[in-house]
Amino acid sequence: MQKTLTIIKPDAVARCYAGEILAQMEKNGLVIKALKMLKLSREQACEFYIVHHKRPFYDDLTDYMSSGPVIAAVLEGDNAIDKVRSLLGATDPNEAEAGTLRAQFGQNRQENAIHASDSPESADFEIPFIFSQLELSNYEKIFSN
Ligand code: FUP
Repeated sequence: MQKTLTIIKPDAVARCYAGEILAQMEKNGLVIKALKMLKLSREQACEFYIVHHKRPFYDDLTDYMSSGPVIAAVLEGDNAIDKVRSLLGATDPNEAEAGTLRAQFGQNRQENAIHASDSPESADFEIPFIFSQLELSNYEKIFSN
């Protein structure tokens, strides 16, 4: 079992695709282990995407990611990181394979509907960046008895 972080981005939340995106994740065997809506500050978005800080799109990306509410989820499943990345499809929705989430719900390379951790190291950074220990343990407490 592996956990990954997904963030339904401001464009997909605003266009009311969040429920459909989560439903497709669940239909593909992923289990929601933590879930919340939040609005990142500009500073939080910059820190979250710090690995991209030298990329030309960094300012635009962090402006956009802090422009409106997002819905973050920790998803668990066998090989969850690679599985979710393949459900997402390519970064550019126009290049994403038909049926993938970005092909269905994304608009362009920036407004591409959903983020997902790209490696175990990223997941280890991103999950506790977004969710507190209390939020992560709540699910286990609620459903273990
Ligand atoms: P991905 O891992 O598929 O989300 O894509 P990348 O790691 O290549 O890019 C990180 C983020 O930067 C993605 F959310 C998309 C965004 N991006 C842009 O906004 N413009 C670009 O030209 C490329 C990526």
